[in-house]
Parts: sequence; C-alpha cells; structure tokens
Amino acid sequence: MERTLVLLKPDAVQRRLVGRIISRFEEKGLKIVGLKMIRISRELAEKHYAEHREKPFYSELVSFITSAPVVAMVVEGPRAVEVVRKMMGKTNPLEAEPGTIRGDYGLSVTMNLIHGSDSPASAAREIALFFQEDELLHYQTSDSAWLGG
Ligand code: 3AN
Repeated sequence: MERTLVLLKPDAVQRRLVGRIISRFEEKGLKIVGLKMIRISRELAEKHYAEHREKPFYSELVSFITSAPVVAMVVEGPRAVEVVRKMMGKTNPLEAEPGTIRGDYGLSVTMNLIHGSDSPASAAREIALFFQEDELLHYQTSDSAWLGG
C-alpha cells in the first residue's frame, strides 16, 4: 500500500479548515497512519523545499510555511500519492477545479492550504523528514474489506 506526506498549511489551520480537509481523506477511504501538529523550523522548511531553492517564490514559501503551526500527516491507500494530488487540485487555487480542496477553499497560490508529495520517491523522502518510524502506526480499519484496493 502506498503512503504520502500531507501538510495542512498555516492558512488551513488559521482558517479552521483542518477538520473538513481531514474528513475528505477519511471519507475517501484513505487511512491516516501518522498525524501531528507542529511549527516547522526554518531548517526543516529549507530541506522540504530544497528543489525550489532557485525559484523566485522560494523565500515567500519558506516564510509562509514557518509562519504558524501546520498539521503533518501520513496517509495510506492504493496509489495514495496520485489520489491525494487529485483531491488537492492544481497548485494555483484559481485554476483548481471545484470539488478539489484548493478549488473549494483557496484563492492564493502561496496560501494554497495543502501540500501533498508529488511522487512515491518524494513521499519517502518527505515522510522521513517529518516523522520518526515509531510515529507511523500499523493497524487495520474495520471497513478495510469494503474499500477494495
Ligand atoms: P504543489 O504544491 O502543487 O506540488 P509545487 O511543488 O510546484 O506545487 O510548488 C510548491 C509550493 O510552492 C506550492 N504549494 C505553492 O505554495 C508554491 N508555489 C508554486 N508556484 C508558485 C508561484 N508561481 N508563486 C508563488 N508560490 C508558488
């Protein structure tokens, strides 16, 4: 089963959308295997966004993600990386389809509510940045036989 890292960014927490966003993943049938609220340090933000270091929006991105608490979670399911990305919608909420998280709740490309790993390789790297192995739980949900995958 595939895992992916999800961050509910400072705007999602400040706008009290955390519960609604997590509900979407639960209702879809994805399994939460790690969950915590943290304040991202500058050092962690720089590691997480290393691939964007040369981009013009890099410093804004790092200041935003470190500006207030975030919720970090690891979700698991069949093709979880791709499923979560679809549910997030396009990077720019102005272009994201209604029905997606960014399409329904956002207007700003910086404050775009949520991060999800963009490939299984990124997911492995990012999960290791945010979670210790013993913070990820192995358990069965009672409905797993009814979710396929
Ligand atoms: P995504 O989060 O959809 O994977 P990436 O990886 O291209 O998007 O960009 C990482 C983050 O950088 C985005 N979530 C967004 O907050 C920010 N970002 C991307 N493009 C821009 C841009 N043109 N201007 C400002 N911020 C941007």
